[in-house]
Order: sequence, then C-alpha cells, then structure tokens
Amino acid sequence: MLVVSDEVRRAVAERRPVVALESTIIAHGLPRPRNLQVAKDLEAAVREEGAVPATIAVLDGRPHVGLDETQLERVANEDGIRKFGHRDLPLAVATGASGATTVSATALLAARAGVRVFATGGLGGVHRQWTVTQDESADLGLLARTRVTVVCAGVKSILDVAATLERLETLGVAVAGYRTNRFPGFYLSDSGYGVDWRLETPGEVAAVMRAQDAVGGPESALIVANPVPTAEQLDPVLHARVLDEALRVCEERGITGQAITPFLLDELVRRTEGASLEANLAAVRGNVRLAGRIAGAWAGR
Ligand code: PSU
Ligand code: MN
Repeated sequence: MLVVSDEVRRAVAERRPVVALESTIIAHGLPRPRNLQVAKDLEAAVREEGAVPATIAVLDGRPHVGLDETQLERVANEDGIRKFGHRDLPLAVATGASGATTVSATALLAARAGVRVFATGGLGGVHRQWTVTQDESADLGLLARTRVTVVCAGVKSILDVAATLERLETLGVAVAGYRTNRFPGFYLSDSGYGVDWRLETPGEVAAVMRAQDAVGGPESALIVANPVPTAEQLDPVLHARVLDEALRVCEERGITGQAITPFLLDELVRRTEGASLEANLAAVRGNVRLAGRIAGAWAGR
C-alpha cells in the first residue's frame, strides 16, 4: 500500500540517514509559487547534510514516502489538494483521494517506512479558545503513540503554547530544547516558556533515541525543539500585534477546524508584509538541517 521511492527504500535498507518531510506546509502553509521552490530547497538542504529527503504525501489514494519532481509539483500546485491528518489516511486510500500530510499523518507514514527522523516548522497543538472549541491538533495524540524524532521550532505561536506543553506532558511525549533551555515560539526564538531538558549535539539526540528504545514503554516520539536564530526571528512586538488582529478576524469570520491553521499563517504573512514568512522559512530550514545531522548520528549508531 505504501509507495516508498527507490532511493528512500535503499537508504532505509542500508541504514543510511533519511529525513522525512511533511507536505502540508508546502500545500497549505506557504503561498504559491514560493512553496514549490521551498519544497525543493528543503530537500536540497537535507542532501547537503548527507541525508536522503523523504517528502510524504498521498496521491490518488496512495501514500508516498519520497516524491519525484512531478509529484512534488502536484503537491505544491494542484488545486483542491486536501489536508490529511492521520485519521484521514484510510479514507483517502479507499477513495483514491489526494492530499498533503500534516505532522500526524507524516509521522505515521514515516514510521511505517522505517524512517525515524522527521523535520517540520512548528507542531500543531492546543488552540486558544480550547475551552469553547475543543480544538487540539491530532499531532499531539499521534506523537504520543509513534516512535519518531520530530525536529521543530516548537509549536505554532498561533496556539495556546502553555496548554500545549501541558498536554505533551500528560501524553508522555519527551521534549528537549536544542542548545536552549527555552521552548521556541515558531516565529520567535523564545515562546516565553522553558523546557526541562537541553541537548547539545546530534550525537546526544541519537543517544536519547537509543535510550527511548532501551527503556521501553509506550512508543512515543521525541520532540527536539530547535529555535529560529534570534537574528532571523519575527519582531516580537510586531508578532504580538498582528497575531491579535489575525485571531480577531478568524473569530469574526467564524473560521473553524482544519482551516484555522492555514488561515492564520496566511493572515500573518499579509499583515507582516512577508516578514512572518521569512521567519517561518528560516525556522524550517534550520530544522531540516539539524534533522539531517541527527539522522546521520542515528545511522552511525
Ligand atoms: N508547520 C509549518 N507550517 C504548517 C504546519 C506546520 O511551518 O503549515 C502544518 C503541519 O502540517 C501541522 C498542521 O501538522 O499545520 C497542524 O494543523 P492542525 O492545527 O489543523 O492540526
Ligand atoms: Mn484542529
């Protein structure tokens, strides 16, 4: 059922470094036509770190791990390409649908293909207004049950970050800052909250991954929270102002469910005149590179 590209299949079989990349950020998180170029740049960055990129998406009902150029173009440019969380996968497979995969669907498919390391921008989490909407990304629940290492710039700052950190604790998902004691804030280097664990090198991350397998217990993920460099972050004052505005618009227009995250990311791009996009991309680039190095350390174990 799973279509694993020849290159990824060979790398996994030979225990060479592989990094899984999600596709929702390409199809729904970034504006066209920049999104396709970014998708290609991210794959190139993984290669520069000595690892094989495995971008994941569902095309015509078939989950793909590792896309060729034509397939990547479909994800970036096809009108009506959907957004699939892990619960959507069986429905998409049975009905022949096409969609980009979120963190939850990507992590599940990566694990199925034997790919342990995964890079994204920011995780989904608990939305503000949770007490009213009960909107919590399926990313969290899936990461509590899937043995992958996710390199991210924390969770998206459009969320209730404190509540998301509490949920991760409840769900038993390990979180470590990469060379920081502060939990990153996606567009910002610091979300305002701390983390209990700090790791300094890819080798240390790989050691934690080994220890996860040795300790046993639920097959949960490891979150490596890697901040965007301060020089490349969004101005925190601008961030606070536009986020407030965007959240208000979202509420006024009654936008709910799967549409909230893409809507808010897009609103922020417009309201910061592209500055949030640059910070988002800087964060993703850093995560992809670090994931490549972690995959290398993991392969060399
Ligand atoms: N990171 C980004 N941009 C994105 C996302 C992550 O830099 O667009 C996507 C991821 O695919 C994540 C999803 O899983 O947003 C969360 O959506 P939701 O809140 O509907 O679960
Ligand atoms: Mn949601």
